[in-house]
Parts: sequence; C-alpha cells; structure tokens
Amino acid sequence: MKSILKYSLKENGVCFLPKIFNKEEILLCQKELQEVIKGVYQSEKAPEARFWEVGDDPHSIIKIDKPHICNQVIWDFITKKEFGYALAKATESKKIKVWHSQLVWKPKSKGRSGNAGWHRDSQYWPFWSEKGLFTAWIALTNVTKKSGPVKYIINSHLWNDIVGLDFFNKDLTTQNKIIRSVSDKPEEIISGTINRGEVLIHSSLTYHSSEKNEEEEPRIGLVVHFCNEHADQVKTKGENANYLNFLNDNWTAPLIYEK
Ligand SMILES: O=C(O)CCC(=O)C(=O)O
Repeated sequence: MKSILKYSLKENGVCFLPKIFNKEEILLCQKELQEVIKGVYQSEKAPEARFWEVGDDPHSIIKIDKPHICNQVIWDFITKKEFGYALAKATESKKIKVWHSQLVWKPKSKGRSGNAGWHRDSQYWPFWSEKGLFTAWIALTNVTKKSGPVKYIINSHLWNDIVGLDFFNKDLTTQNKIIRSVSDKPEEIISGTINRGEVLIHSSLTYHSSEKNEEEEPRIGLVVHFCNEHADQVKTKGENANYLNFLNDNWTAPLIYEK
C-alpha cells in the first residue's frame, strides 16, 4: 500500500494501481494465452509477432505481440471497463485507446535467459509522439523479488535518450555501466513486486528492465500499451510508414474509455 501512495506517474514516471482483475478472470485469460502460445488462435487472427515458437528453449522469455487479437477472452480481459476507467484516472485522460499488447511469460530462467534489457518503450515507436503514451503491466501471477519483476528507474522519464540500451540485449551488466556513466547521481530503482490482478503504469519514457526468474513457477505479465487524447501520430518513412493504419479498427485498437 505504501508504494501505491508513494509514486506518481507524472512526477516519477511510474505508479501502482490497486487490484483490478479477479482470480477467475485471470485464470481464464491465462488458459487462453496458453492456447495462443501453442499457436491456436480462436479468432483466426495470428498475433502481430511471435518471439518464441513451440519447441524453442523452455527457459526463454515467451514474448508474443498483440495476443488480444487472437482470442475473444483475452480481448475482453484487456477491454474490461474498470481497467479503462482506472487507466484514465491515473493518467488524467478523457480517452484511452489500447493500440498494442504483449504477453511476457517468463519461465524459470537459465543463465541470462530471463533478462530483458533496459529500455524506454518510446525508442521502438518512431510513429508516435512522446506525449500521451503509456504502458500498463498487468500481473497474471504474484510477482516476487525472485521472479524477475520489472524494475523501473524513478524519474527517468525526464532523462535524455541513452544510446546502447535495448529490451532484447540480455547483457544487463554492460547496460548498467552505460546508465551509471550518464547519470550523475545514483539512480533510484523500484521493483514491480505486485500481486496477481494488480497493475503498474509507466510513461513511454521511463527506463525499465527485468532480470531472471528464480522461482519454479512462471512470472506472467500482460503488457498493454495505450494512448490518450494527447498522443499524436508522427509521419515516418520506410517499414513503419503505415504501421498505425489499424488505429480505427476496434478489434486491434479498442477504445476502452471515453468521457
Ligand atoms: O515483463 C517484462 O519483463 C518486461 C516488460 C516490458 O518491457 C514492458 O512492460 O514494456
């Protein structure tokens, strides 16, 4: 409870929300996510991208992009009315649109297999402005210190971009050195140790990472990237030029709150 009150999204770049999803909803969603992992898509739509295939290393992070388009149960989960309302309240928004989601299923790790490198989400989104873009991390399992919680650098949403950091780079030792070399005072890092059904929100500019899962059970996060009425599209050239063309498709990019 202390952490919920302590951190503010505007000031610190991250905040904790109380429990939004109940056990039944979560277990049902987990079951359907397992179908998606197996490559079974109830909606007949494949996810946008898969970074793990059946038969791959069982200790690797299973990252699947836009699982919500594959399955009605997952779609219903991320469009839950109370969730939309809570996101709007925390971000002081009139409108909340989900435009991306990710399953980040982290089994017990081996070596560096469970590491997700330091990054800010905006570095992957050249087609979006920096304002009005946020990420909600929904815990589908209890997240303990040993299960590889997401770690956030407090106030790092106010930092300049740091070159050399990347989600897919598992070498956290080198990345930590890069961060130390650009920051003039020791950074305050908090761990997203939250209970199943609770949610963390961070700004698209907040630096975050996660380390190995030492627990026997997987650490499961459903990540929801959303925007509010202040977000602007940015014209880009090349492979991302038409990326956001799905924004008016409510299945892919559901509007989950409007005042
Ligand atoms: O779940 C993780 O370990 C990383 C999640 C992440 O990078 C994100 O929420 O943007």
